[in-house]
Parts: sequence; structure tokens; C-alpha cells
Amino acid sequence: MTRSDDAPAEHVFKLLVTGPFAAGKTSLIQAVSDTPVVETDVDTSGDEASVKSSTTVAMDFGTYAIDDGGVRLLLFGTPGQRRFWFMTDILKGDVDAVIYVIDADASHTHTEAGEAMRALLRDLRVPLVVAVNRCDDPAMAVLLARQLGTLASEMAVPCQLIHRESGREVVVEALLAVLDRLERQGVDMLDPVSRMLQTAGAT
Ligand SMILES: Nc1nc2c(ncn2[C@@H]2O[C@H](COP(=O)(O)OP(=O)(O)OP(=O)(O)O)[C@@H](O)[C@H]2O)c(=O)[nH]1
Ligand SMILES: [Mg+2]
Repeated sequence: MTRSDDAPAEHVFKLLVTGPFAAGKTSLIQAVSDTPVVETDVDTSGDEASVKSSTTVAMDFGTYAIDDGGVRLLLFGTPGQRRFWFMTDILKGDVDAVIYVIDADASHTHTEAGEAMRALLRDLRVPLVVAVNRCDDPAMAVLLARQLGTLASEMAVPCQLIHRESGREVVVEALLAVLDRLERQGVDMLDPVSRMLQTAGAT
């Protein structure tokens, strides 16, 4: 059955895309969003201007539809610069899962990222997927995620977030983690899950 374009999604999930400065959060949302991305990048100020000329100061917002629109993901991206971290507190309400983006090559950011990530998860208690950007090696992605403090049950996805297909793998993993949790809570999501997996397998 094909859904009409204006049919409301059966299931809407909110994903928080967060992580250190310049990790690739905005890139992920730009890569996967089906709708024009709302961005708030302005010229970077301070020492970090030498790393990247623009930075997110409030939020990114994009969407991603799966299962012919039956499942709709709302992607909220946070700023990475410390002085804008208060935005994470504003954006994190009612999230269904966290995508924590790190840059595999930026090892100087990993200790602080791990502390921030675990504090966020202690607070939110939702599924986590770690997107290990600029990384092609699954074993390395798992190793870096474990160093950040992930649990064995939490997924680490190696990715190149400037590419849509790579970003798509990350958001599908996040959705699977949400659905797995709902299933364990006894929420009947089996139909959307199986349809979604068929869609994912077909592309
Ligand atoms: N080569 C390569 N560059 C990437 C990749 N992902 C992101 N970039 C680049 O890395 C830079 C940082 O990406 P952003 O998406 O702006 O990072 P961010 O996490 O949103 O940064 P802030 O909002 O400033 O914290 C950009 O210049 C991207 O084009 C990737 O997979 N490969
Ligand atoms: Mg950004």
C-alpha cells in the first residue's frame, strides 16, 4: 500500500544529534534530511575558528521518513561549542534516542565527549548510538565508543557523515534501538519494524 504525501506518519520519533565541536552533527542532518534543513551556523569565534569557519549556535533540524512515510524521524542537532551547550538542555526534552557523533581523528575531544555523553544518558535513559565519523573500520568504531564509556548493548557505527547512505545507516540504527526498546516495554511495534526492515533491505 502506498501512502499519500499528506498522510500523517503513524509513528514519529525524536532523535537528538549531539557531540563535540566539529564532529559532524550538522553534516549528518544535512546528509539524510528529506526536508530543507533548518540550520543556525554563523562565523565561529574564538580559538576554534582555526578548526572550522562556521559553527552551530542554536540547533539544526531535519526529518527522515521510513516505511513510505509511516515512520518519521525528527532530527534535532545541538551546537558543539561549549558556550552554546545550554541549547542541549533545551533540545533534549522528550527525545526517543541519542545519536552521539564523534570525529575518530579528533582524539583530543574524546575524554570530554565521553563524560558529556554518559552524563546525558544518565539523565535521559534512552537508547544511544555512537556515530564514529571519518572512520571506516567497525572494530575501531567499537573501540572508540567503548573508550567513551558505551555499554556492550550500545551500537557504534563507523561512518562518513558527508555521505547520505552513511548517515542513513546511523539513523536506521537509532530507530532500531528505539523500536527494540519499545518492543521490550511491550509496545506493539512489530508491523512497523518488519516493514521498515523490508524497506531498508530493498534499498
Ligand atoms: N572528509 C569529511 N569531512 C567531513 C565529514 N563529516 C563532516 N565533515 C566536515 O567536517 C566539518 C565539520 O562538520 P559539521 O557537520 O559542521 O560539524 P558539527 O559537529 O555540526 O560542528 P559544530 O556545530 O560547529 O559543533 C565540515 O567542514 C564538514 O564538511 C566526513 O565524513 N568526511
Ligand atoms: Mg553543527
